[in-house]
Amino acid sequence: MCSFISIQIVATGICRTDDHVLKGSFPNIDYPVIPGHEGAGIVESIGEGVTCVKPGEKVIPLCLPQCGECSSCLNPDTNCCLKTHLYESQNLMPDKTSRFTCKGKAIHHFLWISTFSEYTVMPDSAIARIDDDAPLDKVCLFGCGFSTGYGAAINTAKVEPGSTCAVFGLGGVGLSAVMGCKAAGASRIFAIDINKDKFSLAKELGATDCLNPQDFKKPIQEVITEMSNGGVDFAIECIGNVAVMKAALECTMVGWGTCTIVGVALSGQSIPVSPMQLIMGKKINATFFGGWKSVDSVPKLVSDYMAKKFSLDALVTYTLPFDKINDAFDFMYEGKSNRTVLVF
Ligand code: PAD
Ligand code: ZN
Ligand code: ZN
Repeated sequence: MCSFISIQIVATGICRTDDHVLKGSFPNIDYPVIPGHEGAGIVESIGEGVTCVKPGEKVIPLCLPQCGECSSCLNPDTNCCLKTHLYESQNLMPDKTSRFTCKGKAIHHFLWISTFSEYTVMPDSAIARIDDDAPLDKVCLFGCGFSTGYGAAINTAKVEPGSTCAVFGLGGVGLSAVMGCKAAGASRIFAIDINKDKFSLAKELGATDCLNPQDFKKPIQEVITEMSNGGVDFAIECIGNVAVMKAALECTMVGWGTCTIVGVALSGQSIPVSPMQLIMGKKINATFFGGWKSVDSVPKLVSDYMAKKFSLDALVTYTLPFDKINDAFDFMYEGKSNRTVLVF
């Protein structure tokens, strides 16, 4: 049986995945839908059987559940709980109802979360109870962008001390991956973007070489292979562009290089990988939510943030009232923001 929690959303970030929903390129979405999946809020009320939180407590609703019972939850090597939207549609609550209506018409949920709403309802398998002092307009980024990028480097790529890394795409997710590579002890971090305005923050966060592919006549994978004397140990794609995913694999070192995919490609696209790349010993993997077991890990990430083990404040370019949501999307399209956080 599933138990439900009503949450007052206080702050929500905007992630490129929300734009995929708006553009119709995220798989298996029913419309009309309320997007938003990077939020933080306060428990408003709890349903029968809820034991993990009480009204008034601060929480982060999770885009990836951790039911604690399925074979994936019981396996330490994966975070892909079988209740996730990868396996089961989450446009409706687990009891197949919608909790949103507009003018009498039902509106769909997005991954159960729908943080572009003042109130939302979540099943208790997808809630992280967090520190009472946590600033919700910052820690909302643990709901997606920061956790995904940082975890992609630490948990999925498993970046090693002294290694060479390349991070493609310097939005909120890619900059968090740069921070993860740095925290893991990488000695050289290439940061690649077609928007040079991203480079100063990337350098502040740990990038050693910032490259714009448009500045070179050769393909970027050849440039990086030459600059790194044969290829990088770890490449992380944080854009969602299948041609860049191919380039990321190709710039890794023959024998052991690993390419980690984070970006969500348009529905129906696939990566044009030559099997020869894999025969040469390169590896390719991908991350969902940075490999974190969500319910267990997000409270710990928030505690580490409160203990100043890392800072994600620099990722928040703008904090705006919720009714400026269209401006916030424009900042993302124009490359002017890493993250905009909207507050209710
Ligand atoms: P964003 O749009 O803020 O950042 C993308 C960055 O890539 C921007 O700085 C662009 O300028 C840059 N860029 C675009 N095209 C190119 C190119 N051809 N070469 C180099 N740079 C380029 O997005 P985001 O950081 O919010 O999200 C990044 C991706 O990660 C996106 O596809 C999103 O859907 C995905 C994502 N995946 C997960 C997951 O669990 N796997 C979670 C969250 C987001
Ligand atoms: Zn996201
Ligand atoms: Zn599970």
